[in-house]
Amino acid sequence: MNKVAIVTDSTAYLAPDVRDELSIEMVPLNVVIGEDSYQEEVDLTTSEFYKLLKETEKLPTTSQPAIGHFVETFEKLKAQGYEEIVTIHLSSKISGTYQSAMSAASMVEGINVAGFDSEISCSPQGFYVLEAAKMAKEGADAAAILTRLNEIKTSQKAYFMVDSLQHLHRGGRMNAAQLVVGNLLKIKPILHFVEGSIVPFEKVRTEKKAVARICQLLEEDVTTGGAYEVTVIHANRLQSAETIANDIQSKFDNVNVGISHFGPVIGTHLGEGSLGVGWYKVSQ
Ligand code: MYR
Repeated sequence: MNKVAIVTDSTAYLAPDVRDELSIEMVPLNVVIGEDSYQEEVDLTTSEFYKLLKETEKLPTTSQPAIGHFVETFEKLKAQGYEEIVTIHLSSKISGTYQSAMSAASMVEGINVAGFDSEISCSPQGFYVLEAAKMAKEGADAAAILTRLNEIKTSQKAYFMVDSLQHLHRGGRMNAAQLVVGNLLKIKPILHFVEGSIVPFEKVRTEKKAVARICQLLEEDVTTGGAYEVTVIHANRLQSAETIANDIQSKFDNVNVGISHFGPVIGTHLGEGSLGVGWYKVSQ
């Protein structure tokens, strides 16, 4: 058995079979639609979410997992005989999830819980989780895993675009000044994370131009050499994601491209139709 257990939250959107195979423990965030509260990826799938979104008038809201859920998870892993835990979460600047996990860690005795703030979310967060889980399976300790995750951070990039900035503003994840500029100019900014916060990267007028610009940024990185893991992320737009992923895969032979999704919690803040591309350098 591994000595180190790997925990993440639902917003990494890792498939259940992948989590099972790599013994990844997942703590879900919550989404409230109308009168009903759901734990995403547990009792609400992504396709059910986008279907419900069309039927509901009131926009959904989201919340971080309760501290108690993390305490239960950490206690369970300790009882299973793990010696250390690495818990990897979406950016602490956009959600209280990381803080909940850290508060829980301070309440659980007899096991070292090391937190990692991914400063991102979705499948780029998943990149860290997968790498950590593979290292744990090979017997690495928490310190070695954290060193590797911080190394990945130096090459990890992700850009995304939304149909309207209103969702991000409504959920308090984008400031009013940035929203006003976007709306006045009728632009579709390319967004990215800087030190864990969402900020506009560049202003473009059409989605086509935004996709081309993101692919150009990817090309600048992958043509410097090495092997790259790439993810194309979509909010209920599989066909568009497949087209982008196929274009990237056919252009570069040193990349491995996968497709992932913006699930209920992140979809609430970005809106249906959003697209993103993320990558990191796996090896030299
Ligand atoms: C909560 O209620 O704690 C969850 C808040 C989630 C905010 C999500 C904001 C958008 C994140 C976009 C991620 C794009 C990754 C490529």
